[in-house]
Amino acid sequence: MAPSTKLPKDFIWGFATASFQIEGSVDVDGRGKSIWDDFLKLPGKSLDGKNGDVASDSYRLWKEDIALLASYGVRSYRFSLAWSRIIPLGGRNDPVNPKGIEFYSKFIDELLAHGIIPFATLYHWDLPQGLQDRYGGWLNKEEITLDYQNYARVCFEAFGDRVKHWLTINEPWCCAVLGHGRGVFAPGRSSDRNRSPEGDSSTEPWIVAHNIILAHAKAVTVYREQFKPTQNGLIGITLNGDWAMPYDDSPENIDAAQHALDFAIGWYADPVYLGFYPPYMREVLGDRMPDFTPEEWSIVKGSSDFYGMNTYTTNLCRAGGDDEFQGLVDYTFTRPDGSQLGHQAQSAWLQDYPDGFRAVRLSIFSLSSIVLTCVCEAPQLPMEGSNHCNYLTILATVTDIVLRYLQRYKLPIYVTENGFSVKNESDVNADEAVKDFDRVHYFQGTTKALLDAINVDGVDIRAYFPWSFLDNLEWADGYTTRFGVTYVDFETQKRYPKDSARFLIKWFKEREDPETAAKWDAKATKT
Ligand code: GBH
Repeated sequence: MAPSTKLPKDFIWGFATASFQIEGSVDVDGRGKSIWDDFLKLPGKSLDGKNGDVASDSYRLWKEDIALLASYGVRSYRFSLAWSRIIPLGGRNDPVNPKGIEFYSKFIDELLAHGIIPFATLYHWDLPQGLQDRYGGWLNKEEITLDYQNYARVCFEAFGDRVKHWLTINEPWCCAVLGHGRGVFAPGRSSDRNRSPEGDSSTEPWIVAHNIILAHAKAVTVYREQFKPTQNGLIGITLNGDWAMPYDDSPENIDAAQHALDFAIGWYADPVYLGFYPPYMREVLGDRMPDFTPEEWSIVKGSSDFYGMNTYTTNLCRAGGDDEFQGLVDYTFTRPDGSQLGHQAQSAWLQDYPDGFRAVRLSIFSLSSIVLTCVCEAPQLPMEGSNHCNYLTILATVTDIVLRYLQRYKLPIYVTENGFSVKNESDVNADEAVKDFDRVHYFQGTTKALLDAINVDGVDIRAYFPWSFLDNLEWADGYTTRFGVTYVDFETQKRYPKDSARFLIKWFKEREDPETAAKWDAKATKT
């Protein structure tokens, strides 16, 4: 029987954004500062010298933006809440700002009135500056885990009657490595004294990641104990999910790809889904790798109802790099024969390689213990060392076994971001930019990979959120890099749907399950 060409029942799709990247209005309605406000105003931090004071002006234009989303026919919208609008100083003893609550409350009601399912991210990198100043933000385990837990509780209380899909933390890797290792993201800490007056890149990223994982787990615990019984929603974390491929088939480069995945994904996914840190990380980092107490492990393990995955690209991996943040692995897009893996985006780290999108699902099931389990039950499989095995090789050779375990460990996957920045898109006018052929090409590839992953490979993917609904502030790249399916003229704040928006709208319309479509259409009370 030919595989289905339709999406499964109840499949959710929509676009994604984050508060600091789109909202602007940074000193309106009692909002407190976030660590990104002043960071981008420091010399050399933002590529074009611009900041988030206005961004896509979405705090002001929120109603129009929701109307535009509705006109696209999306079933959902992934947005993030700005902690410093809700608790301006951030802490558990600091006052809650009624205007912040009111804004997001109206916002959620408006989404629901259009039949759009809210997917709310609690933390997309905009830590209240108050907490950074008071105790060093994510570096302070005792304080930050309780303050984050309290903030989450405030949000569940205020919005959980209507929000049934929660994402705790977006891409903790970026906070740890870019914020506290390389120093290119707020709060900009690094050992490199040309970059930052303070910081220790050899210890802080591992501590920050550890504290973020624990904070996430504490928020999930509160949700499950105090809110889930009545509110009945789902909650989980969302991780960087770029795929790693060996540069060639030499054993050291096959290992290198696995090491890259351990440091990029396993660092968070192993603790959250399996209850331990990747053995290879301990091997490399020794005493610098923190550990949880048994009580902490008991809340960390199993602390996500689904697998939230942001995935953009694929890196070719070669052994022998000195970059600890990549597991001592070198990344490249150039194949051994000199050809490029895919088409280059504006972002240096991004090339178009849809096969990687389909492959990346395996990373979730190739976490060390699962493979060890496979190995235990299939002792004839190749294995290296006693506590670490080369699971890429195993995956390639025993896909059927992996698929069996995949059933057993199955967690639904929500693809919470996937997107492409077209080269030089900021140098042309709206008329030109809306013809975003390279982005259309990218989404042609990833949507096909999505459908194949679901219908050919049998992977349980339940949602897909292209990044991003709007052109917006691309963090340290300022406005030089655009990811939107909607062009934003940052002078006039006018919005122009790009060809990629039209492509995706049509693609999903043609592939939605008809009953699901009818059910959701009926939910909208506004057109
Ligand atoms: C996402 O991160 C973010 O969630 C989103 O806010 C952002 O706008 C979007 O992607 C597009 O960038 O050269 O070492 O600094 C995507 C994953 C991982 C991509 C870190 C950039 C920086 C590599 N990001 N990476 S480095």
